[in-house]
Amino acid sequence: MRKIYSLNPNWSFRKIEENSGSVEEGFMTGENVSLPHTWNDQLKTERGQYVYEKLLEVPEIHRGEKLFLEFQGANTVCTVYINSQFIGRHQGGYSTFRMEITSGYQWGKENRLQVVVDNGPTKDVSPLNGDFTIYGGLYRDVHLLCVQSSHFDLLFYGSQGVILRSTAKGNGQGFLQLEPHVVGGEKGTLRWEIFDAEGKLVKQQEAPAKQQNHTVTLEKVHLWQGKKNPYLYRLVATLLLGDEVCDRVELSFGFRECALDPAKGFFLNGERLRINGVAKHQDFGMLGNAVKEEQILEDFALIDEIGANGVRLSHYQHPQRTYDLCDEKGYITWAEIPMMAMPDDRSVLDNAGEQLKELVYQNCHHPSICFWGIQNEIAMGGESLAMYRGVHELNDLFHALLPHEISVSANMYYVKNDSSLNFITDALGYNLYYGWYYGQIEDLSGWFDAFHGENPSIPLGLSEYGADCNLQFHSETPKVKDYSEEYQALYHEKTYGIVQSKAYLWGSFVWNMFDFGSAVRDEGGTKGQNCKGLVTIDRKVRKDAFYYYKAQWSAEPFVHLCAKRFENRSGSTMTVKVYSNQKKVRLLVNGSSWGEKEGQTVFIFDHVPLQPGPNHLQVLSGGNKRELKDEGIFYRVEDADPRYVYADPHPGFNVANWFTQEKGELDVFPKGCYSIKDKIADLMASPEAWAVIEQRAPAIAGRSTPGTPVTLLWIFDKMRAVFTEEEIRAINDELVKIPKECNG
Ligand code: GCB
Repeated sequence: MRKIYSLNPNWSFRKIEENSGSVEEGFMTGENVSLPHTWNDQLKTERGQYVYEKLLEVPEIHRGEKLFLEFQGANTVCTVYINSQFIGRHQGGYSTFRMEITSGYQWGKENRLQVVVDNGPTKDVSPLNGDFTIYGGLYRDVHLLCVQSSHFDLLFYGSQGVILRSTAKGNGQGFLQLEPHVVGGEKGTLRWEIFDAEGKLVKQQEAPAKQQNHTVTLEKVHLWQGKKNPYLYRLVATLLLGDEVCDRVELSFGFRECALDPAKGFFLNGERLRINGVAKHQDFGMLGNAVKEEQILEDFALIDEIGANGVRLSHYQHPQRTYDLCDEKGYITWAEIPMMAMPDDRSVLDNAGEQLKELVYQNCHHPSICFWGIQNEIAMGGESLAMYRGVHELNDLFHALLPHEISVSANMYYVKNDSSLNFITDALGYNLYYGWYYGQIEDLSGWFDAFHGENPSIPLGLSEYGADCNLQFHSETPKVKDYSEEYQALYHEKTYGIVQSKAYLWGSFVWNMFDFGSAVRDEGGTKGQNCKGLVTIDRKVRKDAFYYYKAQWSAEPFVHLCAKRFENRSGSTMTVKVYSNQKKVRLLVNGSSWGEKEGQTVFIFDHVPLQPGPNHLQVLSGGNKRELKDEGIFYRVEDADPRYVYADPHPGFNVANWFTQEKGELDVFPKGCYSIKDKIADLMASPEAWAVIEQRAPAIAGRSTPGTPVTLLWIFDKMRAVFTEEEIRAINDELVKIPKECNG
């Protein structure tokens, strides 16, 4: 039987300086750390090569067995050496992988284990870019596995060596397709045991281990029904040689059927279910990506509280515990590979294919994963035939692995309605930021209807939408890019209102449930974070917008008084906003009843008078027995408090304001000359200007199509992980030398 040991404690960790000679030098001279570990905690942004080292001691009882190391995640490229012998390299920062060390391990001697981890940018390991920190490190658990020579294959794409696909048939039958990968057990037998949620054995079956595919049918199964009833079964797979048990693995799974109707949305087991989702990254506060189970549980407690029924686990493979929780709690889940850019390069596609296989083989038993993401916003910077081919290739690969499951793409807003990118995967999502990056919030409605009108056969969802909020900023008249808590809340009220009115959408995902690390951002007064979360990065504060969704989705009775952090008010009256899932809400001002409102979700009390100094506002709902209450103190002050206002150093130039910090705007972008503020379409129209892009930013030039309506700056802003500030400045410096007239 296999034995698993944690290797988390006691590693020596150090940076490998460039040109520092061989990795072996300086063995175990680093800092003592335990796993999970990242060098990008505390929002640190370094990218480079580091080594984790330890003396490996395998208990003597395992002499003669096969030895493997299991890494549940190492970002991004990981190379393993034992006693200076190269064992293997893994390219991809988010999946589980294992390496066999049997031949390198020297029994009875000292064994030096060195694990080199590199999170530096690469040309072919996705993600090539992205608006999230590439936290380096051995940031998930590491194990030593000792197994007999007959065992379930530990090297098959990091899976458990048993691939389980389940289907629910309309007649109540459950059907399991089992694909065992067995090493050295050709003469053995496989025993399949299925246990129900109460732990009762409901089916047992045996078959020769050399048989490649096995089917198990259960006559009357309980369905996995999302949050309504996330019913799970458990498979125990045992490899036997005669009577001897050689190896055993367990997988929990469920039976469910997903379907999409472009006119009606998503169906789970034949029942329509509108997905009210939130997206999340895996990082947590100052820990970066080195999270433990307690942080994952804390995240899910907040997702439970808000009442969502779907989760987009963006933009890469998340820890197993996360998918397990989605199964257990019944979240309709979107899993995805980190495919954020697809240059015409075979090695990028090959690596993405490997990452897709790992995602699928490691996770296809999870009933919660109803959507499998193939790409996110790869069209940033334009589209190309090679890109279409690449997405087709990944989509075909996915369907070869999971013929009956749903693949999905997330496109960005300027992908045209008739673009080939919309016709490849089974489902489509658009990331739409009307009222934040562009346009008015209200434009979203027309966009949906136009797209659906033109493409009535495409199942459409809203894969992202959101607005940044810095809790320091407040406004009674919130506006786009003021980063106020009030604008974020208003944005979500209006946007979600539109989303709800479109019956054909299969679902929507708020971007993002939590603020997250984004090394390249410096925006709205916050450095290194994307602040579109409904909850702060440390999970300590639920922003007002959190309660808007809670009022929409959760059955747990509550009232929430909005704008409590907006304490100082300069007017003689204020507008009071309350979010609640109750029908009636009362307001008390300084102890006296001020009024009652009947309604749904959002309750507004206008012209509430404020006396000079502190004012105690209470909002209440329900009777004496179960009174719900929230309260806040608001101070009437003489002058508006300037601390509430985000002082944009370059109004109208928001996100990329770092670019003009030392010089004036006109020095950086002189009138009449090209600059990075020009649209791709206009730059392409000038051979001279475009030559600069082709030479200095081939990643963008290679993927741009004439007519691309966004500015180069906008693309740089989105690709900040790929281009350094210096590179962008250099490109701009070249462009401004080209007068616009020179085009004739
Ligand atoms: C997107 C990306 C996501 C970003 C988000 C944003 O469309 O898919 O990774 O974080 O926009 O906040 O700009």
